Amino acid sequence: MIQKYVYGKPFPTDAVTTEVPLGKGTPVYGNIETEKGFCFTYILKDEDIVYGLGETNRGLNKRGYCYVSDCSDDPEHTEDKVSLYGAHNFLVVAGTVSFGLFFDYPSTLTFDIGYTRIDTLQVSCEEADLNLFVIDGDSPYDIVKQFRKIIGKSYIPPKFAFGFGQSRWGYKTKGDFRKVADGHRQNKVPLDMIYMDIDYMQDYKDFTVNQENFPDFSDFVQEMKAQNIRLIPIIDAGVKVEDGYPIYEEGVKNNYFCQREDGSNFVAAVWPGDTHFPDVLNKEARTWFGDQYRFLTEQGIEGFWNDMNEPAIFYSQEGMAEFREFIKDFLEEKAVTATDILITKLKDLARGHDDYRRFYHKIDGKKIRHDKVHNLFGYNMTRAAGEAFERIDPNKRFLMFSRSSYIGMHRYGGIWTGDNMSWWSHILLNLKMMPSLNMCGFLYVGADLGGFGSNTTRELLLRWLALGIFTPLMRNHSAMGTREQECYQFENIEDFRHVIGVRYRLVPYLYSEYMKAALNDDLYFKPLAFVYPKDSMAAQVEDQMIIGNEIMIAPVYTQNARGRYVYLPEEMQFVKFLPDGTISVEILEKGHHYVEIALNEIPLFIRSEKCIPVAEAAECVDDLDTAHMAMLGYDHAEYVLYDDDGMSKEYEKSENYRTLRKE
Ligand code: MIG
Repeated sequence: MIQKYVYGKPFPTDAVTTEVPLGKGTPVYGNIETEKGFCFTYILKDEDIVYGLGETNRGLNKRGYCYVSDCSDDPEHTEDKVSLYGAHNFLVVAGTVSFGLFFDYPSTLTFDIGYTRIDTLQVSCEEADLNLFVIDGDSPYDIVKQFRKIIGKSYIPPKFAFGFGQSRWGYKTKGDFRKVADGHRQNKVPLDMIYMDIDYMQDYKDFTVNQENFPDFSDFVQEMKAQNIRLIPIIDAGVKVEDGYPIYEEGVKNNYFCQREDGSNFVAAVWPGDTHFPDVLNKEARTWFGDQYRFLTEQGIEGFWNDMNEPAIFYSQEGMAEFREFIKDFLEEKAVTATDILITKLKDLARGHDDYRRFYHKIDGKKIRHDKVHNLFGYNMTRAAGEAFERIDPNKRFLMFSRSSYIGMHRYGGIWTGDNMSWWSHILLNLKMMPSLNMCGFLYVGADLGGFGSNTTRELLLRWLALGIFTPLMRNHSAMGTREQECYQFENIEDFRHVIGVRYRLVPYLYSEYMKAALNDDLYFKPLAFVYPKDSMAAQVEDQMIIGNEIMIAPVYTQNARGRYVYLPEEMQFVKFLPDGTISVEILEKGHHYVEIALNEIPLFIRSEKCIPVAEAAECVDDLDTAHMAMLGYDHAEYVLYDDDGMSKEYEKSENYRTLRKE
């Protein structure tokens, strides 16, 4: 059962798409104060676990720290960070009493989950204007499924998006992209997508293509497609200020950009230099911005990634003026300032916090200061694209994922988890975040495999890919200036061919499980505790996950490891895809085990009495032969496979399902 409680005048975020009955009085759980802002307090019992919060730091169990929903472009995801790029205000308290809470509030919201006081969950924000949804259910899993029902169906990408993608900030010319295509095709490392980062554009102008490097862009898109490779360009939030640039001129003419209080267009310096932000919270401006994607879809582009949409600001003119004033004495050597203080000031300049109070949105004729609705920007930029795709071709799926997000955006696209580092700890963070994101509706998710910032290693990349095999979005991406980390940059390419080949062998299963999760408002990544609710040990496990309904994964995430400990809540088949193409199978009993997993082996566990289909590897998703698949797992088990054309939206056809049997 779900009840809605309304406080003050909530901003309509459109996160929830169904009518939810109003609760009477106050929620039965916790205590609410609305005197000074809004504050929800609940006393946690010792055994309570707190799930949810989507894209946040630390564990699957969020208890023991605090988290702040405040979409931020922060490329250092160290353990102490309380805000990342998304704002996903849904949590579940799981214990003897279990319930779910969704705080539909578009500005800064703080979750103190046993941080200030070990037994106290406190959720607070400055203004008592929000909708609070309270969900009762039989179990945390049931609560999550009910929540998913009220926020609308999750985004479904085209099937090719389940292939492997290669990306790097710095690919610029046709030669750069051909090198990536050849590097994979010649070495027989499967590949479906190459991502285009900001350097494909003309002077970082959205919806332009560099004329010198791509005089015939649509031909180049076709050249790649002929090799079964899709180019996926990036779109940034800021529109360059430049006379003669039609998007800038149209936006100015029609008042489609975010404005200062005095009605002038707000200027933010980002990659293109000075930019204006499209007012994507305003329906008319959103439609206009979305229509710009046509420039690329008309040239054969079928997928995009939306970046810098927190929105990220390097500095504003106002911020820069303040900063100049601040460092004046230092520059003139009139005052000594500690380097750390200078750096903090500089970082604050780029955090945009003061700037978010300097511009406004126009919604239904009313001006709303950006900071009041800050967490909705990335959501609405991606919604702009999603709504436009519906107009461009209503029955076609486009690949779309975003950096910043709010619940509701899950209907229009997936997300990638932003600028992680080539650190072992970030493999684990990646793993723990996936089910939390799924709970909030984001199913098409993944991290930059190999790590975005800092230098990767062969071993780190291989281990990370072994997790990435199971994330719907599987993309190797890295920052400019870091060690090159395409698979073919390393010794023994055959190991990479094998590891990525296993992804393709599993695509029929992974796609099928993704589609079932999306169509039934279910999870693709499940914590063990959701599947084995009576097993108190399973509730402790955060470094193993259930994928779909049939398998469990237990990735290796430590350097020089030759294996790892795993906990099996029931008997399972321990399967390894060996580098020679064969598969080893061993039955392991319920309980604790140490399993050996070499760097070039891919492990997975098949649950009791279940089976999965396995295809032959192929160079791209289109080439997978799903008519002839082997079955892995328990004898006489059955598996219902979902499959479709991968491109249209005809999901409901009965022929999309077929039952496979392991003899
Ligand atoms: O200021 O476009 O998270 O994936 O490579 C950095 C360049 C801007 C941040 C994204 C990253 C991308 C990078 N972008």
